[in-house]
Amino acid sequence: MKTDILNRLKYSQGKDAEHASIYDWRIALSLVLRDQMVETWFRSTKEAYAASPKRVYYLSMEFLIGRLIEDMISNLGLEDAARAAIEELGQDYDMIVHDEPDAALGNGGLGRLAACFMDSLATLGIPAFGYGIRYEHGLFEQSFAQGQQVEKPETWLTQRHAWEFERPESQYTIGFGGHVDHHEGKAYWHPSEVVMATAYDTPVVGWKGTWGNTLRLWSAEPSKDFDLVSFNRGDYLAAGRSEALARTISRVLYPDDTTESGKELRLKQEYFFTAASLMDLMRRYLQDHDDIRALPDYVAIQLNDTHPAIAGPELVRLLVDDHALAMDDAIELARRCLSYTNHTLLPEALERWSEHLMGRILPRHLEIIRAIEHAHQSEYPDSPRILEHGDVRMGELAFVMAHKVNGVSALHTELVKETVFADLHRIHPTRIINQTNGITPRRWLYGCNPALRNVINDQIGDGWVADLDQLSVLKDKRGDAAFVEAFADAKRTNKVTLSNWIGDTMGVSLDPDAMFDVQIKRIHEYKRQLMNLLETVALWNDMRDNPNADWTPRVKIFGGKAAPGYFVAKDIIRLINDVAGVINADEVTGDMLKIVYPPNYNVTMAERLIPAADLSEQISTAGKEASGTGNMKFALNGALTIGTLDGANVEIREHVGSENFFLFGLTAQEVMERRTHQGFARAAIEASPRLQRVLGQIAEGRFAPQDTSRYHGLVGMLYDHDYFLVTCDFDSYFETQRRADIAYRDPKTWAAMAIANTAGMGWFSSDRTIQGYARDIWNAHSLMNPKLEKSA
Ligand code: NBG
Repeated sequence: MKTDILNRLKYSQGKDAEHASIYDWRIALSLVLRDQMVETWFRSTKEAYAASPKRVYYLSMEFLIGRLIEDMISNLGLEDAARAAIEELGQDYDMIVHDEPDAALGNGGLGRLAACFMDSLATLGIPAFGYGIRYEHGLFEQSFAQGQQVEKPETWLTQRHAWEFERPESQYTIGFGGHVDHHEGKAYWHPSEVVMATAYDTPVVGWKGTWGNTLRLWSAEPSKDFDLVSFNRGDYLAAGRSEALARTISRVLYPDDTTESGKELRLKQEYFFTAASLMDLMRRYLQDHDDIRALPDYVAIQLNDTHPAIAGPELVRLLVDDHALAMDDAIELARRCLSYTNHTLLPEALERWSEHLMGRILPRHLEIIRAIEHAHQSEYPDSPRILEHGDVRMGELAFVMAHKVNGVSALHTELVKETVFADLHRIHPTRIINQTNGITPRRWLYGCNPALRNVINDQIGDGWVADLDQLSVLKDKRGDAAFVEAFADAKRTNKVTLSNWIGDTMGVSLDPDAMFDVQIKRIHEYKRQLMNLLETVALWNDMRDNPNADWTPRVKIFGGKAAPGYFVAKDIIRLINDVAGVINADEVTGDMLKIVYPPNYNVTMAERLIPAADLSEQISTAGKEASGTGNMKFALNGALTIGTLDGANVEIREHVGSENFFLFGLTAQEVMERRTHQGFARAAIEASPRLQRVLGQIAEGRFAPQDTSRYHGLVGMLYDHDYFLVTCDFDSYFETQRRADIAYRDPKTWAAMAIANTAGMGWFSSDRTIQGYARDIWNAHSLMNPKLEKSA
């Protein structure tokens, strides 16, 4: 490996060891790893071509892959070799690994799920492609100025991205706008604008390097060179205009995971990557097959949310306009290839485009959408409409064009049936199914938590990494004093490491024996970071009232970004920082209570925080969090959950045991019922002296003495509106936190509960989830290990 790294340094970076920077070393190491992946990748590709199997195409606007060096090293089993090689070359291995930018091509759970799925597809040996966009700028970089969120463009691609291969030969022309001619029953679309989609491939190699798939991301480029005539005339801006316009399409990730941006550019992005992906998979199919009607036997296309829902009309367009199928046959054939995952019930996140915009950007597609609507209405006259009030409703379109629609947790799937798609569900009662989300154990335990990984390996070997159910035997080891101690020690080691990092980066010193209570996720009212903060202030009040009581010391850790235009979420961020400023400086409470909010939460930060957490905050308003996947990562790493009966929390609690889970709050049914009560929030506040006191302090400027009216709006909203029922759940949340305090004071009991969590999480491996999709939706199979499938 040493020789390989030196060769890469010399021949790829053009540096010798004396003059190489950290960056050069990192690229050299990455390229050496990539070389090894390529071997597996080629072999898998060849095997797949030979077997001509059904392939899975996972279309996702987001892939939140994070850093890759350590992932690759652990999947290839090169931990010791890589570290030894780098150290023998006189370099600092950890510094090199930490030099890698965190590829943030996603907003949160949806994008990270796609990345976990890629890892599982490769580990299971299912031939698959991930298709997405190669954004030049991923999710914005967050910093705080006087406690307020500041957004800066993210710049991962200003450096070379070592993992990818550019494929200039895999280019497709993507059209927009223009008009459609009809001649003798055939349609001819003449776009007025075209851009090129160029592929960039990243090999994705699974556990033990046995199988490799491809993540193919599209970059937008101008269709022709810039305008030389204008240039020669001296009009340099005009010369570059069309080039700039084209590149805009893959320039930035939309920094919002819950609201439709309503921008033309977003629709263009969606069509751009969907169309390129479909052309690419059609090309691959037609290389080996001549009968277009057999397409569904070889192609499964999964739509990750509605973002690629234009795939329905686009596939129909290809089948009708290029392959001369009749419209109804094409719709039926496309449906057999397509399936759709719903990730949220929040109405603002269900995409709609005005017919006007759709007709302007994609005129042929609007015609086809009308045909799809017509075909569906003729068969089911009382079906809900795809086209309604001048809008194209992408959820309905995705549903109608999919043979299966899935929710992402048991509760969410039931709510999908009862709410957003109730009418379509009545018409198609077997179409909606559940596939509870999962997480890859490679990154989310093996990679991010070496201390715990080693403790587990010492007990049961490392078979669990590809078969997470094996963790269940740990449950019986809760009586084994040596194991319990080792488990608790691993947690403490991680807490010390985190405390050092927080000390170094934020200048706040933490007591590693305090309870580390962590809430990390996008900042959103429904996720209720505000309730967590109100509880923190209430606890602070109680501590100050009675400073000599036997308190359980706590560190409250927050992490997460707010969408730039989401002002309430930004107020919540500011309030957390304001409260942290006051509480952290309070000498009365001192080490008993601290709040830290490290800026720029991302995958890498999650990998630091999750292994060090004692308590995981999963406190969304019941019925609002579709699943959650952070909740799974914490429990797997031995944190206890405090949570509501929402999303996958319900199933986590069943698997780890209700006695090892701190449950509180209204159920989804009760939430809906409570909202119908006039003045429910005011009533809840009036019934809770503790909450009244906290809201009073915030409203009168206790935490913003320079600007006492800063939080009037936020507090007023809780009294008058409180759509997410912070006020109604507050008391039960506070009391449950005190139960957690008591449990934490007995380290042995706490460790046993933590072990029950790790031991019970086997089912939440994304390997299980992918086996479910393969079986129930795709009818796709592993080419690597048929045995793995049978056990599913
Ligand atoms: C998110 C949900 C989460 C869920 C992930 C992955 C969107 C639109 N939805 O609860 O909020 O875990 O999807 O399914 O990002």
